[in-house]
Amino acid sequence: MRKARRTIREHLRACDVVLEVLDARIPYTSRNPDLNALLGSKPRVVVLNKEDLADRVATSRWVRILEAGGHPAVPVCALDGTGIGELVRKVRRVLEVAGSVAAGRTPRAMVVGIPNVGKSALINALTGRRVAATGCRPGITRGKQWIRVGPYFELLDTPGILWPRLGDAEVGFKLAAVGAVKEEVLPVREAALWLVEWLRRYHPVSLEARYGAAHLSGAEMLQHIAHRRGFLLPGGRPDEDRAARAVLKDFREGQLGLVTLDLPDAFGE
Ligand SMILES: Nc1nc2c(ncn2[C@@H]2O[C@H](COP(=O)(O)OP(=O)(O)OP(=O)(O)O)[C@@H](O)[C@H]2O)c(=O)[nH]1
Ligand SMILES: [Mg+2]
Repeated sequence: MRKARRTIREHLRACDVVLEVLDARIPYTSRNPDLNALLGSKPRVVVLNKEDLADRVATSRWVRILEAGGHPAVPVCALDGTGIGELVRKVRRVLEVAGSVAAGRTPRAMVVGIPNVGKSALINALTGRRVAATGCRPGITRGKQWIRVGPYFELLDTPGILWPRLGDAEVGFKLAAVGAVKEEVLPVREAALWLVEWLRRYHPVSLEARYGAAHLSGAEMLQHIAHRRGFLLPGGRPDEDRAARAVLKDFREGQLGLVTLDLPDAFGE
């Protein structure tokens, strides 16, 4: 964490603007709590990535909340390019407003965000190329590389990886649900139970549509899914852990509808 912070600070010095990537399904929970201190007054544009998986109404309310907080925000789907043009326009505008780039110099930007929010996908979408490393190349030491984004600015080819917020159990479950925490370190069953209860409260229709039941409690739902899908342990007992993994996978792939887990109501709009 300390090393990550030092690397980001170093890269930041060379940048005129930062693209802060959040997961549109959890714009509050996916925000690194130390970023304000790290960035100071550096111009910033917030990217609400994976907008294709989030609730549309909640996303526009989040844009207003974030912009009221002082930073332009843009919903984006890095996979199909939705919002990329708007993002480039907003980056240019914050740079103009900041007026910190001398005439004739090309502004420089970098992407930051917690794991798995789509930083690499965003870099690829902005540059229109597959430049963001998806695998490691051992033995090759490379310096910083800047890639042009149209004629407007240059982007650092490696994003800054930020650590997620620590908090109560619910924070952990939300990060688990969207895949920001590795499955191995996850309490899979607890996360799935929490998600089922949450969906039962706010999106019962999606549960009904996907699993043919919305009234069941979390534990009953896992058994129901295990039976329906034939996830059985030797002896015929339902494999609830496998059902739990299936629920999380369904959610991440959008099979449980377009869902925002950080409700804008709870964050002051
Ligand atoms: N549905 C959807 N999936 C996305 C979007 N952007 C990225 N993904 C997927 O999310 C996963 C993570 O994307 P990456 O670009 O590798 O995320 P990252 O932030 O670079 O992740 P790390 O390098 O592990 O920190 C991949 O499976 C992407 O295909 C998006 O806008 N919509
Ligand atoms: Mg990456």
